Amino acid sequence: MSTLPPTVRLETGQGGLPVLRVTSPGSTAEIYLHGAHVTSWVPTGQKPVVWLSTESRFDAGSAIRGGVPICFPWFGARAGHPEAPQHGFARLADWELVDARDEGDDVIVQLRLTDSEATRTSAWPYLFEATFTVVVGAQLTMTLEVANRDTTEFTFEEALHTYLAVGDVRSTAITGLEGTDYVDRPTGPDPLPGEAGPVRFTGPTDRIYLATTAQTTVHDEVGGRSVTVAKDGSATTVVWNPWIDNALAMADFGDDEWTGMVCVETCNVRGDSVLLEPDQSHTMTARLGVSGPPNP
Ligand code: TA6
Repeated sequence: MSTLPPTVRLETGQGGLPVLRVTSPGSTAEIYLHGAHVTSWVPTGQKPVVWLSTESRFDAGSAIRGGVPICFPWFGARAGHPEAPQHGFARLADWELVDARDEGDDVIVQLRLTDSEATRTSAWPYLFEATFTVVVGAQLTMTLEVANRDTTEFTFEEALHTYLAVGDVRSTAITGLEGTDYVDRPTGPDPLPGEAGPVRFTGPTDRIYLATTAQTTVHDEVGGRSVTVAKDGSATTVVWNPWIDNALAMADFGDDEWTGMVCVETCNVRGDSVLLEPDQSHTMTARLGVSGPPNP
């Protein structure tokens, strides 16, 4: 990677980890090379849209709590491998910055992760190349492309596990998933029939919505705004809020922070896992937008 445009600065972030600080006319963003982890997106005139825990760890062995973790090449636990990290190895890996450039009012940053000795001896030992492209502007567009560089087919799961900031999750509704069957993870694994109305939060919520390509909208009544999550190349949407007891149980999650966030995750997991033949690739995109009264 040669020189950076003035809109992108490589600096030392929390925990001494390298971070890209991006400034565009439409918004600012932060992306840690650790996990290619977006930790901030603040549209001009708005409060932060992407949520980050004040208790997050920032060290090589931990996933950052909040932002947009990249879950790859599995989601959740890796069956048969209790030693394997939750949500795969990508969010724990150091990604390489391969491109940074301006395009009109947008700033484009591209990071890459390829197989290594560590991944080739992991619970998912295939040869691959993953490219994560972030377009920072009036919207935030994140694209994960996975290429099969092996001589055999492989299957993977993936998620852009987006944490969104809300004024109060108890006064938040998510539209776009009406009538969509879902797995309620605490009581799963059999899918439940979709609900007629919007998703509302009255307790711990951890739902895998299946076979949906729909855009969702997070209606943040207390925050006075709406955040849209559009997607391409994704057939699964996960919605998560830990609620009280799960928040208390997480050392990297403030005890009272659960009211200020909700995850809307752009995924391909479980029955929507992706199968790639050698030399094939797959692309999944999540695009965030915000509308509502600009905050003074
Ligand atoms: O996407 C929801 C979920 O799978 C929850 O079950 C919870 O585990 C959450 O992800 C956070 O996982 P993490 O490994 O980041 O603590």
